[in-house]
Amino acid sequence: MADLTFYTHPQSRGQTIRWMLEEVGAPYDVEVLDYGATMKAEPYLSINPLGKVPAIRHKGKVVTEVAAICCYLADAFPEANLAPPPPERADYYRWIFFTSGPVEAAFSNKAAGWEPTPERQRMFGYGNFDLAIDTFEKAIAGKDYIAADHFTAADLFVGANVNFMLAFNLLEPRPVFVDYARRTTDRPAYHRAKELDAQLIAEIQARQAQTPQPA
Ligand SMILES: N[C@@H](CCC(=O)N[C@@H](CS)C(=O)NCC(=O)O)C(=O)O
Repeated sequence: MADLTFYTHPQSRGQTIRWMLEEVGAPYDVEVLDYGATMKAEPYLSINPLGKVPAIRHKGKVVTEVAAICCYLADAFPEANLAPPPPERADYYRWIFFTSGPVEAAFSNKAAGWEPTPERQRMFGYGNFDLAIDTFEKAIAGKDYIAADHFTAADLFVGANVNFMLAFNLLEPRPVFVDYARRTTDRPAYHRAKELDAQLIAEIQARQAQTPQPA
């Protein structure tokens, strides 16, 4: 048994953490939760009372939230070189937090068909959708990596989000976004992670096909 456990569903934001774990290269155990069943019951609720995946447990400590898990793993496994040295983390923190907060909120609200009124934009952390996306584009444009002279957990987290949003037509395919998504995902660990999750998805589907469905 590894001292690192990954709680996930293969069709979830857990895919980003799978990729991160494959980048880190440390052995880990996987616990797959069912939507609506094991995810919403003990013992998982003691891991994440929100009843959502992903989560990790490392050396007895639990971390939830994709962005936090990425930062945690980058620090816990420094040999993977996925975090710049602390004094050089301005862009690293800035764009990870910008993506997990304002960008995610802008997208969720947009996908739900809602946008703050002009009078309310001051109190929303992203202002409005177009402003958030234009800022996002400026953060990525003109450099190979978002936070250092090499690939870091910031590229993994931001790249995973850009890639997801492009795949689901939630983000306009501006060349900056398309190139960045392609560049960040062009890595052996990304492809390994995709394969491992695809295997789990196939297993889940095979089990479901064998389960009698109500008439
Ligand atoms: N803010 C959380 C979001 C996690 C999340 O929303 N996970 C979804 C899957 S992508 C989930 O577990 N949904 C199950 C549910 O809410 O029942 C994070 O970054 O980890």
